[in-house]
Amino acid sequence: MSDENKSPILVGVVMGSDSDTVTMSKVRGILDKFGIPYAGMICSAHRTPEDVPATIQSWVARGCKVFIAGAGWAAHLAGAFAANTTLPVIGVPLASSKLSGLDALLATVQMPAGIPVATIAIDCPENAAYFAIQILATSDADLSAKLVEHRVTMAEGVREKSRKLIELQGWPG
Ligand code: RP5
Repeated sequence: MSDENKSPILVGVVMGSDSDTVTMSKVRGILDKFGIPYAGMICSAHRTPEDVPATIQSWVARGCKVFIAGAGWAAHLAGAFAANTTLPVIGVPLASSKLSGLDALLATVQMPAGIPVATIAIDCPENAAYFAIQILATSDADLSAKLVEHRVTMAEGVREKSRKLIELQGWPG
């Protein structure tokens, strides 16, 4: 099947290894909840470098507007994507090495001027999904309204937890 005949996507999610999939799968529930079509694949900046531009080309042909790249260790995947596209790339440093993600954070965030990677907290692919949605929402009023609704729901959740703290745990309010 040619790329143009595959289903359209707005977000391309790439991860460096199958060992990243459990953490990176947190992206899916959020994109699904907001009705964002996406594709995912494993692609390594070091082990399959030639697949980076090929993947970008394939996803862009399907309408992709933003990339999410999660990797651990010397995490060059997001940077390799950013080097090959002018679309926004969101990097997720993963805590898969004995350095608990500090290595991946520095490798992902310390990009040279001109080739940015929007870097998310270590092991927090959820924020990569939200940030991708925020980018898409700049030209989609319905999506923007969904984001506002989500913030309202989050705030209600925090206030409910505060009520429980006082009512159930006996904290003086
Ligand atoms: C990185 O190296 C991957 O993103 C992964 O987090 C880490 C280890 O990969 P495996 O050796 O488990 O394949 O490229």
